[in-house]
Amino acid sequence: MQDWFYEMQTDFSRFGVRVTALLHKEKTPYQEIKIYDTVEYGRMLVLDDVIQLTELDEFVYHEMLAHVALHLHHNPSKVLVIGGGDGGTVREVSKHAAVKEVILAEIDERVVQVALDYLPFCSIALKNNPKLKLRIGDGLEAVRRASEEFDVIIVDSSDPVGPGEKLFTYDFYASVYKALKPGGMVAVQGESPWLHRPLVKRMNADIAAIFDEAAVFWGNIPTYPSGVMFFPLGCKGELPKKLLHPVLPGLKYYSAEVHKAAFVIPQYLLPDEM
Ligand code: SPD
Repeated sequence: MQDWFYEMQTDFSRFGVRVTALLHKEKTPYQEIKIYDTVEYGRMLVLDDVIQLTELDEFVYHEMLAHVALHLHHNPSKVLVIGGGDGGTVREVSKHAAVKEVILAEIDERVVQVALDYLPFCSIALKNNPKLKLRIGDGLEAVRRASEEFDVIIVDSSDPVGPGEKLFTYDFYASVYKALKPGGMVAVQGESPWLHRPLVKRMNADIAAIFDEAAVFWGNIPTYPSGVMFFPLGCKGELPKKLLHPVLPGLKYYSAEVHKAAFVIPQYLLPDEM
C-alpha cells in the first residue's frame, strides 16, 4: 500500500501523511479506530479520521501534558487521567516516584486493546503497572462522582466532537474543580491557538473563571493542527510559579528550560487577545 491519509484540519485546510499500510480498522460504539504505518511518522493512531498520535512526536504531547503539572504539584500522589486509552500519558505520569496511583478513565475499551496490539511504545504503561487502575467508562461521570479526591487530573481527550465533546464544557471543568483536593491541578489538551481560536478562547475563559489560578502553556507537536498545541492549566489554590521538583531524568522534550519557555505566549496567540 502506498497511499495518503488526509486529516481535514478545518473546512479549508488538510494535512497529508504518506501511509504504507492500514494495520487495523474497526467501528466501535463510540468511534472509528484506525492504525496506520507511515513513511515518516511511524505508527499512527487515528480516531474518526483525526490523528491522535504518531510514533515520531507523541512523546512531546504526553510529556508536556503530564510533566508540567506534576513538577508543579508539591505531592502528586493520586492522579486521574481522562481519555488517553493508548497509555502515553499514563506512561509519563507513572515515572514520578511521588505518584502512587494513576486512575485511567477511558470510555472506549477498544482503544486500550488496539493500543496494546499496535502501539507498544505507549501501551507498555498499561501492562504490569502496579500504579495503574484502569476504569473503562465515562470520564465526566468519574469526576462528577468524586469530591476532593485527586491531586492532579489530566484531560487527554480527542477533539470536541463525538465522545470527547463533553470534556470541553464549563460543567465538566466545574466537576474537575470539585474532584480535586485543595492545591490540586488540572492540565488539559487545549487544541490549536491558530486553527481553533474560538474554542481556545472559550476553554481558557471557562478554566480561568472556575479555578483559583489558571495559565496556559504550549508544545510543538508537528502532526497536530498547525503544530502548536495549547494546554490550559488550572489550580485549586495558588499556582506555583516555579518547579517544585528536579526535572525527571531521561525525558526527550520537557526540561526546566522548556517548562519556563512554554508559558511564554506571543501576544497574537494569547487567549485574552483572541
Ligand atoms: N487534534 C487531535 C488532538 C488529540 C489529542 N489527544 C491525543 C491522545 C493521545 N494520547
